[in-house]
Amino acid sequence: MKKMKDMKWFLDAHYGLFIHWGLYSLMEGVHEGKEIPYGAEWIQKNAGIPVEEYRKLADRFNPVHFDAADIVSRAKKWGMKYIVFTAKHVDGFAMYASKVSPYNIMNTPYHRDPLADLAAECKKQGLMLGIYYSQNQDWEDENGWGNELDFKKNEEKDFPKYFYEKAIPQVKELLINYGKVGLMWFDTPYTMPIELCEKLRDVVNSLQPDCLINGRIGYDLGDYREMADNEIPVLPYNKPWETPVTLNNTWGYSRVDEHWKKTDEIIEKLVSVVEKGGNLLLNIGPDGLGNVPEGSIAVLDEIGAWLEKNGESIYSAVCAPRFPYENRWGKITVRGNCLYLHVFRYPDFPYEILLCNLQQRVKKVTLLETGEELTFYQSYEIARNEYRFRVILPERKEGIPCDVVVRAECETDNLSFVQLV
Ligand code: H79
Repeated sequence: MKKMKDMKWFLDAHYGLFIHWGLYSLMEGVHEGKEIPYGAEWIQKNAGIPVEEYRKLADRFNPVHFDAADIVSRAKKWGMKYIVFTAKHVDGFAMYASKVSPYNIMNTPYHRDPLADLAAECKKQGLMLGIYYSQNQDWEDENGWGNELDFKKNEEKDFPKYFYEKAIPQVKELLINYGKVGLMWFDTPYTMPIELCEKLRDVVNSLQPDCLINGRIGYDLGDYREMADNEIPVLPYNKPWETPVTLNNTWGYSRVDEHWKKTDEIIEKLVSVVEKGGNLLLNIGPDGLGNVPEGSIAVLDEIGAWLEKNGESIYSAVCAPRFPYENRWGKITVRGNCLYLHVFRYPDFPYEILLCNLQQRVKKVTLLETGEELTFYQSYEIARNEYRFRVILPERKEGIPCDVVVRAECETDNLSFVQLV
């Protein structure tokens, strides 16, 4: 019988750190003086660089500033509950000590295993470790999917040879050599046949039965759904899910992409994801020396400070029931018998926010950050079967956060709304 995996940590977490880091980080999104679009981590393909040229990056990969302890402690301070590290991206280069392929970080001047360092720090500091592994694409292996510049057309490759001689043995290394792995993050399965995807799933489950598998293993074989990159669903999705999101327009480091998303934009995305029951996996792309870009640190520090005061509205929240109306002031998250009203657009005088059709009686309303009690009113109009719940906020002050959270404690935890029929 299929063992039920323990998903609680994932469902409670709601916020994780994605780390895209590899040989491509040295290229900084630029080839022969030109900015290459569509992700700095795809530069080998998007700039048409032959593998024999690209692999020379390994000769000068020496990220002496990479500090696993610092990244893990920052991730904690930023409010994240898990990290996902790119052990092998589409370029095929292993960012860990692999015995399966010499194309790995031990054969660089750095000669050190950053995954081992991250795994040790996660264990020490109490973060869950996740590992990204590109199971289908591998642009260094002649039979891996994707490299038609140096090798045969994809359809003419001996894909099972790559799969059984590189992908499976490397996934085994990852699950045997790094202690507890919370999740395996696969990507771009494209046309992989279902039998091989099932084989991959079975290997993961046999080595680490509680290790979650993301949806991009393909064919719904994962333990949760992976939404499209940077996309947030419109409707609540009441099964486990996650959306990976970039802080600028690339996953791997780019020196030319300074289009940092703003703190309030990311907090609103986080709330929008949590409202619908999902997790936000937010990305950083350290540079070729291992430094985390200042632009990401600035935003992540601010989100972390907001979460320190307002995390109760995020962690362990459940998928909220469908609200019958748009709420012009913001969004709502739900946990136990509490509703958290996230006020992104502060109302004008008399500073009132309205929520229609909530059926439960509210016991107490406070500002989450300060605990200050707020005045509220509930009414029911029998002829129209319509409930109204109004909260009077304090006068708007200068310097309030982008998301002021109002905590409404209800009498019961089976929160529901009268739907429009
Ligand atoms: O790891 C990160 C990305 O590298 C990876 N998923 C996240 C988590 C990813 N998968 N697909 N893509 C990135 C981008 C795909 C871009 C494409 Fe294209 C657009 C492929 C086809 C159209 C770029 C432009 C490559 C070919 C044309």
